[in-house]
Amino acid sequence: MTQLAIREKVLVELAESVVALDEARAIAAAEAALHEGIDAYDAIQEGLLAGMNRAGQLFEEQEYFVPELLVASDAMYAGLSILRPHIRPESFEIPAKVVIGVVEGDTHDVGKNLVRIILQTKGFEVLDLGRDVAPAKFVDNAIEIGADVIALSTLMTTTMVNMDETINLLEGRGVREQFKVIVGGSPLSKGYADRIRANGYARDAISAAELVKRLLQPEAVAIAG
Ligand code: B12
Repeated sequence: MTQLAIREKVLVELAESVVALDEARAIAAAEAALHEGIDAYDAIQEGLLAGMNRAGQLFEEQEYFVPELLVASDAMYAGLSILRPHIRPESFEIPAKVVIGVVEGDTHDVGKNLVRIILQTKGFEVLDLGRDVAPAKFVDNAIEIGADVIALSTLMTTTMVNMDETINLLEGRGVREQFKVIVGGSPLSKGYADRIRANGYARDAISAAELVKRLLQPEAVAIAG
């Protein structure tokens, strides 16, 4: 088998282990990915996350329900725990503090966790407030630690408004200019980010790190991914 065929086979196995809701299989596939020299981030993105997306489609087709998705994310995290220590550390060497969380009303945290992991591997200091985070909690914590960036995540259209609320609160307290606010999550777009006066939007974890880097450089431009 060629190297390319082996890579493809391992990535498919990673994805299938998540769809099959099989933690042990995800761990074995992650170990195989490392053994075959596949880049850890590629294995996460093209293997585990591809499987998570497939599980999401099955949810939309009503073949899977919430319990299946929970077990799928357990399998994904099991694979992630093997791959995470091998993500290539490539520090941007920008001393910045980021406060990250999922906005109020939303408990989807897989994407946010991935963004946090990538930001940390790039050398940023990250305070993770978890999920279902009220606007005031973002603002209080950002002020308290002297954050440079506030990163807001949501996966639900119904909770997008709480990103807007967080920015309104920053403005209301007169501290908006102290922070760059970035937003992400599958229902979002650059257009929405502009409308709520965020500093930037990125579509995935790697672009999120690039975005933070760009925003913190002088004469930053708020476009990424
Ligand atoms: C897994 C999942 C769940 C799991 C969540 C487990 C967990 N701990 O996160 C469980 C089963 C708990 C769940 C529950 C629910 N879910 Co759900 N879920 C999903 C699913 C299948 C996958 C989400 C996921 O993890 N994707 C993988 C990650 C890696 O991708 P991501 O989150 O998009 O993140 C990437 C980018 O968006 C970006 N990013 C993310 N955050 C940020 C932040 C910043 C700052 C930046 C720059 C970038 C960024 O980078 C990430 C990495 O590349 C989606 C469908 C889908 N295909 O998206 C539905 C989905 C999000 N769920 C949905 C719904 C409706 C629900 C429930 C209400 C269902 C119910 N009836 O109970 C509840 C919500 C409860 C609540 N109040 O929060 C809907 C939302 C619909 C909508 N339009 O709002 C979706 C779209 C499914 C659907 N089509 O109906 N869900």
